[in-house]
Amino acid sequence: MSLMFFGHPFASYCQKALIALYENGTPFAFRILDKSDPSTFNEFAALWPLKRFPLLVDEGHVIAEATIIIEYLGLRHPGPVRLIPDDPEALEVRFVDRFFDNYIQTPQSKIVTDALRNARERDVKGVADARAMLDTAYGWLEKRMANRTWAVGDRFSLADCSAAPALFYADWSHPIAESFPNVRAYRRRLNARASFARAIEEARPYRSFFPLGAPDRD
Ligand SMILES: N[C@@H](CCC(=O)N[C@@H](CS)C(=O)NCC(=O)O)C(=O)O
Repeated sequence: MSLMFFGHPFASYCQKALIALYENGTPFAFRILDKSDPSTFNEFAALWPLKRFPLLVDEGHVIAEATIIIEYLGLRHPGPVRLIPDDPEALEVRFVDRFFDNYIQTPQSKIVTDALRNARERDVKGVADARAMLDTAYGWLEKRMANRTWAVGDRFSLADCSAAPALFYADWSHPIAESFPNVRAYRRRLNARASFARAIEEARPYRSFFPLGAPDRD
């Protein structure tokens, strides 16, 4: 098997890349990063000193960053599901991918990482700003999703790979209010997509890891 994937099933950026692998049934070896297995972690850290996952290794080529992994898979291991369309829609797909990473994933992870700090190191203002950012982002997305099934065009894309774990965890950290019905419906569609439903199931055993306390629902 040529592809090796370092990551963890509960990690949102890993789920983003896993969706792409699952969409096309791409075979890979999942190297789970677990504190109980330091040798795998050390191997990973030697390949990518920034120690952020996921990381893909393909016959010696090291590919970091979930978006770039998905781009790479489309170029080097394409399957029937093309997650990045041809121009001009490709630019919009990449833009909406950036929206989910920068304005949903980033503030959501700020809330989560702050909860892991001890009380004296908490960043109250930073968390309040993150929550405000999420409300603004939900508002923008609410309008965008008024007449759409998927984030861009009429096909599932890189933008939806990004959206699925971002909205999954954001709703746990900062619930998507009922005043955003289109966002809530989009999140339900994403959760039901077979590739992401699989990622949700694989992550289920790790829910106790969620520092704010995982709700008793998906
Ligand atoms: N920009 C990176 C972010 C990756 C990232 O932050 N991954 C998290 C897991 S979801 C991580 O590595 N966390 C470990 C840490 O922060 O030490 C990407 O898009 O892949």
